[in-house]
Amino acid sequence: MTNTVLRACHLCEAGCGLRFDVEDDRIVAVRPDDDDPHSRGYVCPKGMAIAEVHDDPDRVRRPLRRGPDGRFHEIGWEEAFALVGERLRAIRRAHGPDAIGFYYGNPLAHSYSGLMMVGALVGAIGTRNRTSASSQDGTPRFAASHHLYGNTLVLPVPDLEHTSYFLCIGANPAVSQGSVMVTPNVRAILRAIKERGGKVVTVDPRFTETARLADEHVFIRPGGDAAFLLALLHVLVDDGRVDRDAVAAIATGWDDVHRRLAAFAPERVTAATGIDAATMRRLAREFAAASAGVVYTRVGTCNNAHGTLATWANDVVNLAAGRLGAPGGAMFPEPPLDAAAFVEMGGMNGHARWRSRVRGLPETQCDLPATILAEEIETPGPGQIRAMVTVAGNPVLSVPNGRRLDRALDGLEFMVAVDVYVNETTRHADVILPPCWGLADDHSDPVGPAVSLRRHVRWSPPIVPKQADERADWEIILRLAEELGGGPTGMRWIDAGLRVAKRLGWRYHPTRMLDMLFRLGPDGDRYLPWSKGINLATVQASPYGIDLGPARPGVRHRIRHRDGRIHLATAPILASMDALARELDTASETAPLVLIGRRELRSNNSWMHNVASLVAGRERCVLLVHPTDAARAGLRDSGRAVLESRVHAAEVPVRVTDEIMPGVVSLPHGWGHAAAAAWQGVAGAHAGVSVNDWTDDQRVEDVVGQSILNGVPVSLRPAPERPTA
Ligand SMILES: Nc1nc2c(c(=O)[nH]1)N[C@H]1C(S)=C(S)[C@@H](COP(=O)(O)OP(=O)(O)OC[C@H]3O[C@@H](n4cnc5c(=O)[nH]c(N)nc54)[C@H](O)[C@@H]3O)O[C@H]1N2
Ligand SMILES: Nc1nc2c(c(=O)[nH]1)N[C@H]1C(S)=C(S)[C@@H](COP(=O)(O)OP(=O)(O)OC[C@H]3O[C@@H](n4cnc5c(=O)[nH]c(N)nc54)[C@H](O)[C@@H]3O)O[C@H]1N2
Ligand code: SF4
Ligand SMILES: [Mo]
Repeated sequence: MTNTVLRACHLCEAGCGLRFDVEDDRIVAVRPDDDDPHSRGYVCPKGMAIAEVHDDPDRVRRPLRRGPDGRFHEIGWEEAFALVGERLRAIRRAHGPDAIGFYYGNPLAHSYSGLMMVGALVGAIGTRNRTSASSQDGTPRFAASHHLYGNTLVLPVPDLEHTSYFLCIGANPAVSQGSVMVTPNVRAILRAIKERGGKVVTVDPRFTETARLADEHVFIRPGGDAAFLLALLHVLVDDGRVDRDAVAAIATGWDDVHRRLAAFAPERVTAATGIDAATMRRLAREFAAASAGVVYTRVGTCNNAHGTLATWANDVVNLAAGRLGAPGGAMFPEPPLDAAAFVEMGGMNGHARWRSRVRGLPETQCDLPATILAEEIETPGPGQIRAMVTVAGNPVLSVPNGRRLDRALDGLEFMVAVDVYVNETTRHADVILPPCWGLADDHSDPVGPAVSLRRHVRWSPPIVPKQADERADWEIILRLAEELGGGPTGMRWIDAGLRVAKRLGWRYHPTRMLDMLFRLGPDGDRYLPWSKGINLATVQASPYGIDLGPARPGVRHRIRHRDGRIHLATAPILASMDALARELDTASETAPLVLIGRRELRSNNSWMHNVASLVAGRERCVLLVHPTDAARAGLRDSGRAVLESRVHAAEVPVRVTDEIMPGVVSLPHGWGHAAAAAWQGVAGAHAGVSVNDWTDDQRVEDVVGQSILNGVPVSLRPAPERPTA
């Protein structure tokens, strides 16, 4: 008998509605859910292929142990946990907790039950060498929010449903489906802005898929975003568009910012941005004149030399134009599961409270930048990382100078990976612990509600049952924490109490926690039987979740600083502004050739390339080169080039196209699967190269130390002719 189960896709923030047809615990079909009130039938190719990951014969099903010959063989769960516990405890005893490094990756951001266990495991280990994928995309956003609003997770989100002017910088939502903004079916929403008579402008070194849907596209030099945004602010001030009384009513420190803006006249930033002054002035004026406008920046803006300053400037431009907290502007979500409150309760809301051992890079929200991993493993001395725990991450392909990390992992005394594949990173592990994967687990996106302007919560059931010998991520992570003396909450006294309760038969389960968070949250029933508030049972009873209405306009209710004001003039931000002003004096018109990345609809960072339908067709891992740069380097379309950076030189296939701006070349990230070909046949047959072999682990953003993944200086030359057979 066919059973149809509805579920939100757990692969990205959008959470599109899927319909699964299930027969005898087997998924026989996956379809878009036309009745889903949020995605309304939209699904991307990754969502359509989700069952292929579940059924992938290459997916790891049982714990693996690497033998002396380098081959993996299956072992039992108890044996695996005992081995990992014993080795990690021994290393901690001999060298202290910081000798165990930790990295967790992107998929965990979409697993409430797994994410809740991260604090438990890190707390149990006791290490400060905790890193994550967030330091490749989110840290400047978190730090900007920490400075401005007093909380790393108070995140403004563009109100695209009501805007009439969308200035989209360093983001490609038509492919990524939106980051730090839950916007199912971005394409339809962009079309609607234009149909309402509004305007969409993209600012990007590449003419992107989003640019194709926009009214105007402006090429920008990689790394030019902070200068560009400060120039927009300069124009707003110059034109008398800034209501200083309105700013002063909500924010402190405007005068310190205002004084520094003199250095950012559009004419002064043309070399840094590659944009002429007249265009900058026009864009600022159009934005200010629009009935409702919003400036939005994401990963392309975050991932460069002044990412925090640029993200901060994004919010300040919206504030200065009266668009922060305004309908059609940048609004603040009021999530039923309030991540901002959780980071405060968990002691995570902060920045630069400690620093990395070797280079002194700061933590943000308890994570150190992942770019430190190789040097922390290689550099001897107290606090050297000697063992690694990775969960749902593939840092060899996702952090800069991946080859260096690849070699460093080889030198570890011990490594354990919680992952569903043997890949470029996990192949170095002594033990791999595979979860049952998402479709055999329940789902409620922990991040989505925090970046959605609909106040919405949804819970989705497992699609297929978890087998008796399978474990969910949370169970594996919790067990690791227990091996290291911890428990489910990561708080010593509570965990001690729970250990007593466990002896009396009580069992931790993440749905109990979720129920508690719903009930005690802003919309919860507070355990009062007569309350109309939500709890897990009421959320479960609505297959599309519960929509609690739109977020309120305004800013003040989301500010967490004690004085209730936005803080514009914090020391690190002002110092970054001063540093950028000095750099502008030396910015030259003849900048070097630089490398940027890109995302594609059928890739999900570094994985899902083992799904045949997602890698079929023409080769995608190619270097985009502008015709002028190709001519200068003597390259031809469909030929090969040697691409060289400070850390790496190797051959890449070339596509000559004017979709990329002159002086910039682009390779997608997440490829380079040759090393994993033995365990992932399909990905190995479409290996490609990893852009992060060329990116540089030693150049980092100035406030938070995030990796600079875009704007890497490179050179190009034709590849030597290959002898024909
Ligand atoms: N040059 C360049 N580099 C980049 C970027 C860029 O734009 N340019 N983008 C950066 C960004 S934004 C990010 S988020 C990072 C991503 O960096 P990572 O998070 O390190 O990389 P992913 O490819 O998302 O790795 C996901 C891993 O989790 C495993 N996995 C999948 N599902 C599950 C699950 O349910 N449980 C467990 N335990 N494992 C699972 C997969 O097999 C894979 O090993 O990459 C960054 N790197
Ligand atoms: N299909 C698909 N969807 C995804 C992912 C995926 O791998 N595949 N990954 C998910 C993840 S983890 C994330 S974080 C989000 C990210 O989602 P987005 O923030 O939308 O990121 P990208 O799609 O990488 O778009 C970044 C854009 O910045 C441009 N860019 C590069 N350097 C600069 C610069 O210096 N300045 C400016 N202005 N632009 C620059 C690039 O050309 C690119 O078009 O996407 C998520 N969604
Ligand atoms: S955009 Fe694709 S990957 Fe993201 S939730 Fe929708 S179907 Fe899933
Ligand atoms: Mo990301």
